[in-house]
Amino acid sequence: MERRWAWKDRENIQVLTFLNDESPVENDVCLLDDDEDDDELLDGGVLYESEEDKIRAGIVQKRLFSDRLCEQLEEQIEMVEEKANRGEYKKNTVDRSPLRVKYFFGEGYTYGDQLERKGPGMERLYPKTGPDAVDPIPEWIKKLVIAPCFRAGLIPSMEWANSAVINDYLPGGCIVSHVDPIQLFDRPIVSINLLSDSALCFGCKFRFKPIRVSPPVLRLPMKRGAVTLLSNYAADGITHCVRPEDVIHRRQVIIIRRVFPDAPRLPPPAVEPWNDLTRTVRLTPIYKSAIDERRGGTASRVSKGANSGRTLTGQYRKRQHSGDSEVASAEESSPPTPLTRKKHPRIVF
Ligand SMILES: O=C(O)CCC(=O)C(=O)O
Repeated sequence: MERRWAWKDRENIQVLTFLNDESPVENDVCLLDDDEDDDELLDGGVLYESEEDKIRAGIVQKRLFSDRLCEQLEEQIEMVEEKANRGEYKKNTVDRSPLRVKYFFGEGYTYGDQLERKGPGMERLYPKTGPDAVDPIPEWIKKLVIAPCFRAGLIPSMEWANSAVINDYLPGGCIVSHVDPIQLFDRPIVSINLLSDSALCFGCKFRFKPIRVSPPVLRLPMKRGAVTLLSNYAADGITHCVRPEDVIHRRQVIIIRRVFPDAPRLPPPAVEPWNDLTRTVRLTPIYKSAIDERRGGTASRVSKGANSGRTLTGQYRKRQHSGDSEVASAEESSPPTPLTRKKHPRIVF
């Protein structure tokens, strides 16, 4: 069978193809391939037959965990769930959505709706210390997940894995198409599938209300106990997702990754927001409305801005993830506040 080799000159983006099993060598007679489609099938100097092949080349799968080991891990995750339900984790360790709970250990980061500025590349690690930091990687993950991956030669050292995430999906749960932020995470991305068989899909588009997912370029079965490693094109060149139709039964995954030491990180909050007197300036309209009301004044409907249309708790929460400018602009552009808002805990007298 004819095998095609390719070599890509990084400067000239010139594609040279070599036929059969000959590797490119200097002075070799080579065929200049001007087929534009081929450029898309190139990755790391190799020309692939299809995009699916290119994805597969970046995937390693291994059944590393026996049923007994899976049970051990699943019991540990149950204990994590119980601990979370008792409220014993830091706030950014646990992220709940209707059919999915995520637990972040070692490192956590802002993503999706939490992003102040949306879009790939904007994700930021939470501070390493303080109230916004996440809990450390539990010892059981080190012993039962990271160590076996290291012993199997899947990761270069125990210390390599400085972040562990557990996703717990209920039937119909999903994770939308994304590339794990390249500014935060080294490759490979290592995941262990638990509780039930499922699938990871590549190259899907999501639409919402009702949720619909386009056919994948590749559907990769994820067996219980299997470890999956994504790198190269599979990790960086195409999005991956879990479709609702691939979560038939409750399913869990543990993802271990290496966060780069210089990955962008949010600064720790300098002062607790409710003690930061400089910020009360922005609350002036609400403050005024509270005083007006106490005086029985009708002018309590202060200048536009006091009512953001969000609950105050929401505004407060938002502020923890946003810059002051966002709060300021929300205040500027919003309709008046109902007087009940004077109870906002951040009004400092
Ligand atoms: O559930 C999975 O297998 C994938 C999860 C994932 O891609 C993520 O949490 O970023």
